[in-house]
Amino acid sequence: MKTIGKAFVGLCLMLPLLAGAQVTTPRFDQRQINQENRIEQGNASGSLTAREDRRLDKGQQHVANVETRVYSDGTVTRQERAKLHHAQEVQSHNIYRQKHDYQHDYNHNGRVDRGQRR
Ligand SMILES: [Ca+2]
Ligand SMILES: [Ca+2]
Repeated sequence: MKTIGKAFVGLCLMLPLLAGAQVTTPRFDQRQINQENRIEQGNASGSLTAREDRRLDKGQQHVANVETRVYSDGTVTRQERAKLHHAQEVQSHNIYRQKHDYQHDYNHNGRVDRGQRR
């Protein structure tokens, strides 16, 4: 009886995971992680200023919000998928731009450095 109970509890715990499996998006999630890493790397190198970092964080949040909206009803239409993809593309582009513009803080003193783009 005990083992059956355990198995049942185990099954109950797994059900939401199984249901969720239909709408998980490994490629999307991986890309979100990659973009987080790119931002992180920009902070570490100083190619992103604190201000740019805050903006890009907001961008990440925006993409996550779009994802939540898209998946809220459990189905993803082709338009929704395209919308999500677009949001991620825009964010990816923004990360690139902010990391390669003239605002940087290579000496990490919290101030934007003057000088050449790297
Ligand atoms: Ca920058
Ligand atoms: Ca600086």
